[in-house]
Amino acid sequence: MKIVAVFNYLLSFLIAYWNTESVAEDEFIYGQFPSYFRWGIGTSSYQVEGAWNLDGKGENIWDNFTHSTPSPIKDGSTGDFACDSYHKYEEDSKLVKSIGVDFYRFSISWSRILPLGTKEKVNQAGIDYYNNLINSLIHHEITPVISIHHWDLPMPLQNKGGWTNEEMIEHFGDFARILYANFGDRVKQWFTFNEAWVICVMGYGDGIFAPGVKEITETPYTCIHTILKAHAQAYRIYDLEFRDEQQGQVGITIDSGWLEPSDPNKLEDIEASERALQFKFGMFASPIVFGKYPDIVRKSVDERSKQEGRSTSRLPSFDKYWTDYIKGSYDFIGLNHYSSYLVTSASSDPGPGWYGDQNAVTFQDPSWPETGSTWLRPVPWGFRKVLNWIKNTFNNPPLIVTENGYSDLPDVGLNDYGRIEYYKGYINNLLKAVIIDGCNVRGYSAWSLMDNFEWASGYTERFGLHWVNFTDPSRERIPKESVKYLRKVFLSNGFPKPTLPWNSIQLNEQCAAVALDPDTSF
Ligand code: GBH
Repeated sequence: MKIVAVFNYLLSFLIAYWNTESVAEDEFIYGQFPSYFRWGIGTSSYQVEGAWNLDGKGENIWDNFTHSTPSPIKDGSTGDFACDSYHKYEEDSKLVKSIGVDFYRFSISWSRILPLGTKEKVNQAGIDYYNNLINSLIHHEITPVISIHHWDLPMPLQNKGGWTNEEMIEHFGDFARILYANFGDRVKQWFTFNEAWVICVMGYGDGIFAPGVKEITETPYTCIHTILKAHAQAYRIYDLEFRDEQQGQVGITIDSGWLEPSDPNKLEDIEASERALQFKFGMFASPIVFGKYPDIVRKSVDERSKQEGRSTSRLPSFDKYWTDYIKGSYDFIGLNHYSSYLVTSASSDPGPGWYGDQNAVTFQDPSWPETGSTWLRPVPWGFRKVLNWIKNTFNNPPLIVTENGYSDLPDVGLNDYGRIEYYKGYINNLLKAVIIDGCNVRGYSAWSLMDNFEWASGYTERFGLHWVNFTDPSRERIPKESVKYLRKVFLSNGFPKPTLPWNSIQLNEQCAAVALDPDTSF
């Protein structure tokens, strides 16, 4: 196994060397991913499961947030029933299989396993549910990949301050240990957290996500600091208690768009781009790779804290113990990537806390196509750029793209050609990053298996490869056009060059709109 890995690693450099000519930003290339590359599709517990109060599940912060009045959710909806995946896991496994992927990335509802958040009370019905799901996936030859925490923190833990309370490190470790012990015989890939930036800045800073805390100045940093420690705790528990026997891997998922200098020839904009990337991705990657926050982040928050007349920095520091504990606490890094932004440095103070500290203003080019989400415009070349930035900044760490996806424009229904175009461009740029640039990406998971509860937007934004009828109690799932397209890309491990004779090339009629361009036969 090891020799194969080393060989593949060296091979990737050779391939990179052979492909030295550069490819224009928007150019489509044919080619396939390395044989070790794996494809997946994802969901998260609160977004799909429903069954919010069934079979002994406890209340979590998203239950609480969506039930509050006035509703903080755009359409006033909740995840109480969502896609009813709690009852439809068999069907979900079959849907996953139909997309032609190798793995399914899903998350565990902490309150379903530990209704009070702590290890004192384990809910067997919760363990049973995930055992059933895992076994069903394995039955369909799909590898289960677990995100331990995708935002749905148990309410009793939030009542103790949630991620602002260092006690959470212990509780998260206990939760992870219970998962490894129950599912680790069959689950070999674990991600501790999904997008801690969103939890800490949107949940404890802006307050537009649960738990709805609006304390932008200091609290997001306290939250980030605790989560990094909790991540390391879960990683070290795996190392000490499970790795020998289970032989799995543990990582963390970090989200980042690409931040393009607004004027690529202006030093100020180039510096603002670097700062913004460090404040987003580097904030988490730098501690786990190098054992400290990025220098630029340290300097900026320390200086601004001083200017504010504080005696200590708003950004806490890791002591020697925690530095050693956190440094190296990853077997791979997960990247969630959706879109790109232009960035300039702020002319005046862009705001308090994290926003002002990064001293950057981000916006999108209105000429980039629109989607169903205001923050998401397709910029396929940005994907290649962020992958290269990660490669160059963090010594080319093993990377899994844990999320990448597109939300439909209104009334698109099943004819989601915009999504097909999106995936074609993004996966093709991923291919360039891997086979031309030598980025160490091992797998890719699209978001999402089906339309689901899209957080503060409720059911108004659809990211699914399957369309879900949310007014039908049976929550029927219907494949959109993009399923056929992605299945073809996944099963052919990329975009192999079509070979003669012409009639052996099966152009998918439904994809005709996209296939008009000869390059889009994939
Ligand atoms: C992912 O986050 C999540 O992991 C996943 O659960 C979610 O379904 C998916 O994105 C699609 O959104 O409304 O203008 O305030 C991606 C990062 C951070 C992007 C929050 C949207 C809200 C912007 N997301 N952001 S806005």
